[in-house]
Amino acid sequence: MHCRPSESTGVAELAQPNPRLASLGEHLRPSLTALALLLPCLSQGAAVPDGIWVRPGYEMKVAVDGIKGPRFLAFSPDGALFVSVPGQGKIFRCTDADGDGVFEKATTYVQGKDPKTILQGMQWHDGWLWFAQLNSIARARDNDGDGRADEEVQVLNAQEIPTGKDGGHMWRALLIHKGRIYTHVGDQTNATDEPIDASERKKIWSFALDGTDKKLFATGLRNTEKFAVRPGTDEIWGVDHDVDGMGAKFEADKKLGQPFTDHNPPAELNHYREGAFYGHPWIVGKNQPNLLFLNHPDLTQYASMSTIPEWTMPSHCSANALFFYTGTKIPGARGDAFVAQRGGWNATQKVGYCLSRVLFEDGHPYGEQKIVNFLKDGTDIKGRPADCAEAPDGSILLSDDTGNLVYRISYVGR
Ligand SMILES: [Ca+2]
Ligand SMILES: [Ca+2]
Ligand SMILES: [Ca+2]
Repeated sequence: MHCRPSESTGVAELAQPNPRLASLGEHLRPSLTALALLLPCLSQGAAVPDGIWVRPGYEMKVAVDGIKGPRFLAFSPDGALFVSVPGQGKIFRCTDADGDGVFEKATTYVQGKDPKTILQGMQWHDGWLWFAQLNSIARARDNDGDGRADEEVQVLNAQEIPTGKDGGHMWRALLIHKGRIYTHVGDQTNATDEPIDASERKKIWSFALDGTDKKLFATGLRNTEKFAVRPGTDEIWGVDHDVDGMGAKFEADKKLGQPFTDHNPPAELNHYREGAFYGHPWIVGKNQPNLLFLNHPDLTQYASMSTIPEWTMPSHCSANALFFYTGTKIPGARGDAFVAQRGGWNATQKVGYCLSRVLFEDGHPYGEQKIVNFLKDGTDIKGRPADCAEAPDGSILLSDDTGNLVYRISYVGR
């Protein structure tokens, strides 16, 4: 069956011509769409758009074509790919039956969520797909094997978790690790100056798997949308977005802080430790004062408390998500972090729009290289990476939620 992506449903719908169905007439279009929802298949054979640079030695192709707005990615133990689509309030389960790296079918695993509650972080744990929304953390599973969850349990409700209802950076990170749930919701504004204990936002909280035993884990984050545990350790890492408009208070014409903010502060790759404070909003990068708060009386105290990033990335690259590579298919990459940089707005020169590899040695980063660059000639945006994940076969999947594609990046040698 041939399929093509649908703008109206976000799922692949039946492509024409199917002579038998086409003869029924165009007025039956809604029925065809409904049929497509029952028999979803994804488009095949899409080419990678021209102008995307891929590091020599790597190869990129389209892995999922036909889901509108793919955001976060997670693999189940049986190798199915789960794709969250906040704009549709759905999570799709995608399968690649012939193992060629291109997913042919998608079923709607979770649906009926309000897009306003922003379906976000996902993780498979102990037979359940755990997923986060603005107002809950829940888990779902498929008991009859039809690719759609038929049992869902809410583990934490809106009253029990830090809330994103005041807007701003509402995305909710989710990590299940060693019998604990970890979650975080970012700053309600660009840089909210309030006592550390005034809000449950800008912090990492942990809970027992049944939702009890709430504990504060770390403070001083701005917006970390995904956590990753470094392989072979219990270390929780994440990439934190940098503040905008850092030099704005020095500009009488109320611009956005250029040229200060073009280069400051950096985006951060942090190792989040229990009890530690990561500086936001007063301290940025490697213990520099945030220029928005130069006269804050506690600035020096905050700097002395603050844990600096393990690695920094360009300002406004919008480092959005990361994973640690555990496979063997990319030489020397085991233990390295891969980071999806979505690209931001608060820089006069575009920055980010790439998949980068942060090289690790002895448990610490020491270098970074671009693997895929979606920014052609410094101005032409060919995609906005939202998330990245390691596939069971050792390749890397990368979602582009504006290009409506998920890519597969493999190492093919030089
Ligand atoms: Ca396939
Ligand atoms: Ca089912
Ligand atoms: Ca920081």
